[in-house]
Amino acid sequence: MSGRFIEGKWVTKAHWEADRGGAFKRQESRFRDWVTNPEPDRYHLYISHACPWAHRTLIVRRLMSLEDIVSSSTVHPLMGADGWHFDAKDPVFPSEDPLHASTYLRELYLRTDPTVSGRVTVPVLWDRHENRIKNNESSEIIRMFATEFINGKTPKYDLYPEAHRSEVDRAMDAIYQPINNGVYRCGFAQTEPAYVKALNELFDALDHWDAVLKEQSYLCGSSPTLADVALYTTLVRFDAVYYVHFKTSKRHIYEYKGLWQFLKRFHRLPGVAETLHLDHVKTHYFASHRQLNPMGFIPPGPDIESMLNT
Ligand SMILES: N[C@@H](CCC(=O)N[C@@H](CS)C(=O)NCC(=O)O)C(=O)O
Repeated sequence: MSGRFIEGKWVTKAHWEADRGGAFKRQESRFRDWVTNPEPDRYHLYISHACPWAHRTLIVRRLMSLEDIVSSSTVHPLMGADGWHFDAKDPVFPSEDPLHASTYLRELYLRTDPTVSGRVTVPVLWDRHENRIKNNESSEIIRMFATEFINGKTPKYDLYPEAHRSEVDRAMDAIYQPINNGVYRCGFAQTEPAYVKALNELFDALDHWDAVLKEQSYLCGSSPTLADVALYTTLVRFDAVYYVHFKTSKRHIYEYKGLWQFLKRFHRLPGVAETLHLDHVKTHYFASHRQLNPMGFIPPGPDIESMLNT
């Protein structure tokens, strides 16, 4: 079961959206304002530790030392018919909305626009002054963080160096459809041809970037950029979740020399490992998408975190 708003009314459906050929269709994010000159104590990031798009924002916030200018909190990993929710009393995954004590993330969408339509997604960048969602598109939030939010500071990692922005943008664009969205296109395909097409495009792209990453440390050369953040959050979920749950089972990432070395290298950048919560990730995917995994069992392996650290 999954839910969405239609003109401010919450409706639920058994399946994700697909086109007529059965291919997964991802919706455009709804709130797209750009923040300039951010003030302290004004912005809050709602994320899910399960979500690769939200994980990007948390990593950029961390690597670019933005914790003092953007606060953050996570939703509960289970997503059912009511969408993302908070549960402060859950002993395993305590989560709360520190600003409004909401029960559901969708309440923030309604506060922003009472006639909103579409799915309720993370990440959400919330503006405390305007009391509304400023932006809910990860690719824009991370670019804003890396340009406006650093505010003249020189971070330890400049993930979006001015001289190389178009190269970073090109790499991000190139991995988006076949890899970042590609795993979802495999998992949520509703016909076999749509699944096979997504699978082949995914593995063609993985082969291509594996070859690149045998020659250089990161997608755009010798230093990490936003494009590597985007690749990491998909690859680090791949063997533990997507391989089984989304049937991306041609090869594991640990079978690829270049991709696996990259994954280890990025994971070991100071601060990155602490942003990874595989318990949230596995609980979310395996126990929320019951159309793919009706019993909700969570397979134990492989232990990606130990493998990345050895
Ligand atoms: N284009 C969005 C996608 C965000 C997204 O789809 N997030 C997922 C979690 S991984 C979500 O919240 N899904 C809830 C839903 O679709 O109902 C972004 O990059 O920020």
